[in-house]
Amino acid sequence: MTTPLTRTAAWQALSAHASSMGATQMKDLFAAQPERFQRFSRSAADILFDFSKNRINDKTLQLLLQLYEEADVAGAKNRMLAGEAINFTENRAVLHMALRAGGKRSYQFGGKEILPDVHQVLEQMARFVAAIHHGERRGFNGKKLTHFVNIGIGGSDLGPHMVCQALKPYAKEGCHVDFVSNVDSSHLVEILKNCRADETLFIVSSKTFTTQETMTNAHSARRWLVAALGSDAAVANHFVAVSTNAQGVAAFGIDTANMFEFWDWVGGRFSLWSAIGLPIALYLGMAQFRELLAGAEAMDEHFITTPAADNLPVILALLGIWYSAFFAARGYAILPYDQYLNRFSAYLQQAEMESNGKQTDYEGQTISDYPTAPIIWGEPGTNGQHAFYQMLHQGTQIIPIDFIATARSHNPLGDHHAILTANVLAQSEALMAGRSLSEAAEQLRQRGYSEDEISRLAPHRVMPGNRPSNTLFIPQLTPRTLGSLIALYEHKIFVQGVIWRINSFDQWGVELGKELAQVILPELQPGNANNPHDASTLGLIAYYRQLQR
Ligand code: G6Q
Repeated sequence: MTTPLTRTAAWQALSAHASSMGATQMKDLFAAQPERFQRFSRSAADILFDFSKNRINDKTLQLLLQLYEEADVAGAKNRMLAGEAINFTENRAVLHMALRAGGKRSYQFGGKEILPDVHQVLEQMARFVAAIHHGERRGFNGKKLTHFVNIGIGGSDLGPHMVCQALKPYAKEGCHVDFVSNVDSSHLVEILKNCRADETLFIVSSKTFTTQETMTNAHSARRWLVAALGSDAAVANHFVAVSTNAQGVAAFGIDTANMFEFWDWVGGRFSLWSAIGLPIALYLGMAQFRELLAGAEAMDEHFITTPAADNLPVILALLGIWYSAFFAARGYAILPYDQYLNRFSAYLQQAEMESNGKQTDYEGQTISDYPTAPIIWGEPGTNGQHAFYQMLHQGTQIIPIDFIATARSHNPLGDHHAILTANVLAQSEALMAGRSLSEAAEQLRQRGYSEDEISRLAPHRVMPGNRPSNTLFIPQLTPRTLGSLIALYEHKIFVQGVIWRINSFDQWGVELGKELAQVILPELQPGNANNPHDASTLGLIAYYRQLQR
C-alpha cells in the first residue's frame, strides 16, 4: 500500500536513487570532488553547517529539495505564520516565532496583532527581574532573593533547564537556579536541602496549572516554605506563577499580580521563549534573555526567507528523512562537544520525539510505509566516545549524527579546547573514512604481529566507515548562538512533520498513562478496592501494598 507521501514522484525517485547510492563510499565522493566541503556546507546566524560527510551527491540534494516542494512545506510555513490552527487536533495556532519577533514582522491571531501582548509580558518580566536583582523586591524576612527554583515539567522544565545550564557563564553573580520536575519526592527534597527559605523564590511554571507532578511539587514546596518562615503570608513574597490559567493560579494562593501570562498559541515544548523563560531571565538577566530571543529571531528570518537549497533547517530535516526512509536509520545521535550543552540532547528528545513520534497522518490514516521520528539520544563529547561510540563505528545499523562544536571555550585552559576539537573532528572523519581489512592488517604488520595473529585480529579492527554525520560549528556558545541553534532544530522538526504528514504540535500519546495513573492512585492505599486490571498490574499493586505495611 502506498500513502500520499510515498506516492510522490520525489519519494519514488529517491527510493530508486537510494539503491544506487547504497554502494557509494563517501570517501570516494570526497576524492572525486575536492570542493565537496564548499558544495555541501552552508552558514547562517553564526552557525556553520557542514553536511558534506553524508551519503549524498548533487542529485540526492536535488531530489530531497523536490520532496520539500511536493510536500508544500512552504505553504504549511505560511499557514503557521498566518496564525492558522495548524495544530488541527487541538484547534490551536502555532506562533512561538512571535515570542522572539522584535517587530520586523507582524503576527496576528484571531484578527488581532499579538506582538503588543508579547512585548507587554516581556516588559513585566524585565521589571520583575530588575526588582529582584536590585533587591527592591525581597523575601518575607527582608533578605534578597537569589535562589530561583523552577517547579514545572516537560515543556515547562526542559527548555529553561537546558538553557540555564548552557549559559552558566553568563549567570548573574550570586544567583543560583534549580529545576524540580519529577514527582518523585527525592527530586524536591534534595533541592530543598540546598535552599534557604528566606532567599528562595519559587516559580511555578505550568501552562495549564493542573499538571499533577507540578501541582504536587508546588504544594509541598509551599508547605516547606510556610513551615520554615512561620507564616502563610510569606507565600506572596516567595511564589510567582507562569501560566495561561489565572483561575488555577489564584486557587493555589498566588496573587495574579505575581503571574506571568502566556497564550494558547504557544505549545509547551516551544515555550522557553515566553514567560516560561522567567527562570532564564532571573538567572542571566533580562539583557541576556533578549539576546537569546534575538538569536532565535535571526534563525527564524533565515528559515522564512532563504531558498530551500540554502536553508539550514530544511537541509537538516531532509537529511534526517533520507536516512530514516531509505537507510533504515531508527536512531539519531546529538553529540555536543561543549560541556555546557549537557542537557541539549535531553531537550531535543522531547522536542523531536514528542512532536514527530506519531503514526497517524493528516487524513487520520495509520502510517505504515515510512518511519517518522527516530530515537534521539546523546551525551556530550568526549564522554560518549568512551561509552556508546563503539556502536556508532562498528554496530550493524547506521545512526546519523549531529556533532555540535564550539570554536572558543568559556574556560580556556591549556590545550583542553584543542584536544576537544581534535576529537570531534576525528570522530566525524573516522566514521566517514572507516578502516578497511587491508589497512587494519597493514597496521598490525607494522606493529610486528605474525601473519596468523593478523588474520585472526584484523577483522575485528575493521571499521565499515561511510557513516553519516553533520557538524554544526559555532564560534562560541552565547545567548545569541544558543537561541539560533534551538530555533534551527525547532524549524527542522516542523519541516519533517509536514513532509511526514503528521501534526507535530499535539501530544495525545502521553494521555493514556496519565489517565490510568489517576485510576491506580487510590488503589495503592490498603483497603481500597481494585478496578479491573490485567493480572500483571494487579500483582504489582498487591506487591506495593504489601511493602507499605
Ligand atoms: C509539551 C507538552 C508537555 C507539557 C507538560 C507540562 O509540549 O505539552 O511536555 O509542557 O505536560 O504541562 P503544563 O505546562 O501545563 O504543566
